Amino acid sequence: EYGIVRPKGYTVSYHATPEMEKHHFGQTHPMKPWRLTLTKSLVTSYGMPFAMDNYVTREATYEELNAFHSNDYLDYLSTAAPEDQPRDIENPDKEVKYNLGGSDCPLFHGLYNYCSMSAGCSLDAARKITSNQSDIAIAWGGGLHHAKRYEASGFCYINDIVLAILQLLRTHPRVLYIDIDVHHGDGVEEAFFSTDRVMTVSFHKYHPETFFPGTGALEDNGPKSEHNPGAHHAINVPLQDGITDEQYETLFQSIIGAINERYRPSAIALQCGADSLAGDRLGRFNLRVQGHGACVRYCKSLGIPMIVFGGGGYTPRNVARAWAYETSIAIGADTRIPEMIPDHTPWREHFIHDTLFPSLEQSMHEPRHNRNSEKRLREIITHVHEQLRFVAH
Ligand code: ZL4
Ligand code: CA
Ligand code: ZN
Repeated sequence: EYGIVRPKGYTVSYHATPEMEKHHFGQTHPMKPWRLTLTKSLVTSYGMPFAMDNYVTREATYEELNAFHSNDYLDYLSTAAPEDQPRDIENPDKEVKYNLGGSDCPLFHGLYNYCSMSAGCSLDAARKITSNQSDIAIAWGGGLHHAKRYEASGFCYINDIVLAILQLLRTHPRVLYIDIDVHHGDGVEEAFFSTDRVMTVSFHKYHPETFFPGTGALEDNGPKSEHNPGAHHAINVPLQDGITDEQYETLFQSIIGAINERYRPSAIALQCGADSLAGDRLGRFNLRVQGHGACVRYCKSLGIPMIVFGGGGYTPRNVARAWAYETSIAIGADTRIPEMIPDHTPWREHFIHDTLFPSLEQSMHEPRHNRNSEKRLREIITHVHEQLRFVAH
């Protein structure tokens, strides 16, 4: 269909399971695992599975999760029942153990299965990269960048990205982590604060008082304690509401290009949170599907083995558009797939406006005012270049 064929001499693997998508955080919770069903339906209706190796994800084992997470946290996570849920709305002072059971990270039925499938998805993807069986491994069910060693945070319980990067580090000397979710990738940054074998870069809305998680200032580049090899290896790109495709692409290519030249990563882990798209329920940016996808295209052009993860994304039809488009970029079919969403797509009625590339006006009625000045963006680029001078090459 649509002349989509396997790319020659290039392997893309796709890691997913329909089991993950059946879980519910709660009626009005913004995180909808069902967006993965919508993504798969678009990927399939465009005929993309023919061009990839498709794997059904397994659940990660306790031991695998234990490579990052503490035993007491995992033990509680695997046994906590929804009935244990402390109701923090009626009783805000009640202690919420490991940050579990609040409104952001509720306890729900099958939570531990959901978490271990998300981690299994990312670990399978990582193993395809370390065994040289894939050039790009796709894990849309992963990307849960806020989870800490012994704490859930911001809809994230298990940090599948940290687990996948730990796997990459077995064979790769240097891993570049890039995070285009609208939120700061704090959990991944913190996990690798003290090593120079991982450089983390997060692009995010930064407004400490009002926007989660409140970390990720331009000047935060990793603890500068004595003899910390990880100093200068955390890069933060704090942005304001309304950034456009053009500004974001310029910033992304300038920063990632400079980092690639200086740091010379042997593998890339790219978190593609789709809440940086225009019209996202929680997001604040004016990115279109094309601008979001351009980040994936640029990373692919570097010719380095890569895992692409999902992450945030709270307007499911746009999440599916972005991740399906980015799948087509991975297999080199982005110029071949028609812009109109195929009639036979399951859940076709969800894709209002019928196109893979809705305009800003279609996405959000009134585009957000752009609060990113060209001057500030130049300051950000200058600061990053200065940091890179401290990085050995
Ligand atoms: C909700 O409607 O900023 C959770 C969360 C549940 C259902 C009904 C409960 C109503 C928005 C968010 C009360 C909700 C109160 N329900 C939520 C400081 C906060 C404390 C919790 O994309 N309240 C916390 C987390 C962020 C905060 C963002 C992004 C994850 C990722 C990777 C995580 N937490 C204020 C908010 C709702 C809800 C509606 C919500 N929570 C929006 N932003 C947050 O980076 C996957
Ligand atoms: Ca980010
Ligand atoms: Zn997010």
